[in-house]
Amino acid sequence: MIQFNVEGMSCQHCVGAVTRAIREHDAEAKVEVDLPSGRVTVESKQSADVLKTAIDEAGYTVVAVSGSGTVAGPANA
Ligand SMILES: [Cu+2]
Repeated sequence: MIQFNVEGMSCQHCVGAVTRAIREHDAEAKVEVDLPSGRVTVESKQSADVLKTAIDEAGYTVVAVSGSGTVAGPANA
């Protein structure tokens, strides 16, 4: 699970755009968007880097990323 803090989302259109951007890279991704906090939670096989780029390219700003693939953890987990 990866969490992105995203700036620039203000309505359901934005939620849809971010969700679509992620699904373009992983059609089976589970995407949950909490609009008030700007938090996007993703379950995906794609790397956080790929998904971050997708969100950025959709016109939003990823200000923080946490979760698998980006932060320290057991190397072989
Ligand atoms: Cu919007």
